[in-house]
Amino acid sequence: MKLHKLFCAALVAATAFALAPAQAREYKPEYKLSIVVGTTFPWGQGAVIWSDLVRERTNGRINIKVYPGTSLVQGDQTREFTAIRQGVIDMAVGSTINWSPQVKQLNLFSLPFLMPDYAAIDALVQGEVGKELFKVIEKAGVVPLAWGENGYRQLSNSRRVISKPEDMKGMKLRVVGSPLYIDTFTALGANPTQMSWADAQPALASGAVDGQENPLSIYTGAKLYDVAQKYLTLWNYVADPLVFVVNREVWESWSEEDRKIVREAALEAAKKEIAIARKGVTPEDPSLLKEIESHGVTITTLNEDQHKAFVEATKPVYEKWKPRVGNELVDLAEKSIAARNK
Ligand code: X2X
Repeated sequence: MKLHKLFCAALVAATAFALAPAQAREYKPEYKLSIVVGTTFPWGQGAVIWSDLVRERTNGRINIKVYPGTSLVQGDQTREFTAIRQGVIDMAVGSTINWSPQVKQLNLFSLPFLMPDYAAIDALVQGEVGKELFKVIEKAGVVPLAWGENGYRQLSNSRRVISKPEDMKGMKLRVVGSPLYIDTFTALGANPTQMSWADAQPALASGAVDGQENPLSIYTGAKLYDVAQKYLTLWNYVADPLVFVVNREVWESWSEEDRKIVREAALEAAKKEIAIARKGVTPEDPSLLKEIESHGVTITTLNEDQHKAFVEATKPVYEKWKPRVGNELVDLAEKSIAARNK
């Protein structure tokens, strides 16, 4: 009897021992990585760089396939975060805007005129704020690894030059999936309508909407000047960072060594992606603006007074959303920006 018990216990232990590492090392033949735009955009290039680095450095143990157009959630980018959490999507390089319906703190970057320059964006994502937000994302069930960048979102339309809020009156504008954008554009007197990026392009082409807001890399990459978007206002009112993430179960299924490879590759890819995203659109290198002008686009930059008018008109929106984002987090962001290295 005693011997039999001992035998059973040994068998159980042996089985557990044999199973545990086997389970831990069960890798999928392919990991699905979601992005909203195509792989030629800076955002997509970042995803490709990450995937290639990981495939090389893991000798193909981790084989990532990039799915553009948020196709894993039928183009509905506001469902991307939930799909990552649930494991429908294994990995993603996602915009903070698209995940903000589930992670309300990510609305921080959409507070109008919070970040006056690139140094301000860097001060947030590479500083305390970035760390705090990673904790929040982690708590929501997704493993964040690195910050990338979509960019400053500029305003384009097919109707007229916009240099003051009154110019936007009644203009039908496509906006992204956070209600904060509806508030901002309503405060400016426009008529905002929310739709996915997949739906936005045909809506612009048919004239169902007059305008939209997106970083210049997306404006040019999608050739929006060819769908009558001939008026462009550079107002730097918000910028959306990107986050390189992995589903938690997938992350935990990888060996310690492979996690290290994936994390380091994400940091490297994100750094390169930010450099690509800023190419041609900074005060030091405005070459992309020249290219845009060559397509017959009128580019408007705001002088100090014009800028002020937009800030004033959207101030109530900032105040309304500050407590929704979290007063402490917004205070920390304001402090970090005030202390930035210019
Ligand atoms: O939908 C957009 O405007 C885009 C592509 O910029 C995002 O996914 C936030």
